[in-house]
Amino acid sequence: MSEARCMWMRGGTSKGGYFLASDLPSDIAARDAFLLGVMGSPDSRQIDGMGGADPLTSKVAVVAASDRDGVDVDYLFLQVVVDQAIVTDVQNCGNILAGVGPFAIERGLVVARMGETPVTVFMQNTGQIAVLNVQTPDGHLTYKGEARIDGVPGFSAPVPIEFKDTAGSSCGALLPTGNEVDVIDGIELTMIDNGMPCVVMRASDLGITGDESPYELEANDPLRQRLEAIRLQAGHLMNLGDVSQKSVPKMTMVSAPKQGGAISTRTFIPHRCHKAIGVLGAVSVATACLLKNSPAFALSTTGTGNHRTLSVEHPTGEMTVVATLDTQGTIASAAILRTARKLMDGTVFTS
Ligand code: NQM
Repeated sequence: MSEARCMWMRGGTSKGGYFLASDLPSDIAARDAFLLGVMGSPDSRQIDGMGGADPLTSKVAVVAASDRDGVDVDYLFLQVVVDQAIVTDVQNCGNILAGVGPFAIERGLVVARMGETPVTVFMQNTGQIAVLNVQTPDGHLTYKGEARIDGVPGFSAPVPIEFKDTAGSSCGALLPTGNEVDVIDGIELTMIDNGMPCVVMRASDLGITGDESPYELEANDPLRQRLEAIRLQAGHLMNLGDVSQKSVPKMTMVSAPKQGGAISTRTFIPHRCHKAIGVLGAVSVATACLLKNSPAFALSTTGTGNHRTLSVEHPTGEMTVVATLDTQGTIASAAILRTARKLMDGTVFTS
């Protein structure tokens, strides 16, 4: 296969190609070979493809009408690795998810209602449900609006997303080791999965303040080596097996909030430092902040009550997680605000 119909979209703070499943090869090896060609991987510049030489701009959504009860569409997220010939479905992506609602309406999989159109999405990577509310004034899809999210210039139509039952999405349990705190290589950490497998550590324990820019952190080779050594061990402990070729777990270093939020973060995903933070990554880190034995707990300001607004600070601003807590005090459901925009609709070619 050397061409396919596709839409390029920004979803939250990420960007990628959105395909109908029926427009891609059903054979997985053929699909992955095609997507590597689409993005121009492996190549650190992705010069011969559509990828933006960053994991956040080398992403794919595969969408199909769902035959599940109460579900509109099935969404499979694929990360196309920039500099290796790897396409992986091992993680989910809540940012690219934001574009799935509008894309489903664009392609006629969901009919727009007057005002707002709810799109219920089955996230195939983790087997969970998300509900997106897409703006459809007068029954027509719009990307224009007054919502803004940190990490994206300008204003767009809001796409609020609600996640349900995210605990243990990939690791089988919220706390795959059964512990709120473990120690690896002398570092206290929480291994947690509330939608995204994450390892949460104190920035100060790794010799950084937590205020550094992603560029400074990526230039810190000793830090990167330490994080990778911890990550490879954490992968086994989190039921993820050998993660040397996988994009999870994410490695988040936390410090006290600086802008009145709940916590401040710097996250490796896992080899590049995120310019912001992933959506489900933020939900998992916010959940760690609520666990009394987590290294994140004492650093964070999380408020009280069963409904919390937890602002997760990151290098380009913050992401607000609106959380409903269960009787154990952990996050049972979470909502976040994203925006999305159609960038291109057409045919993409490989060589
Ligand atoms: O955690 C990047 C992103 C993500 C993932 C990553 C995401 C999420 O910002 O739900 O959105 O952590 O690889 O797109």
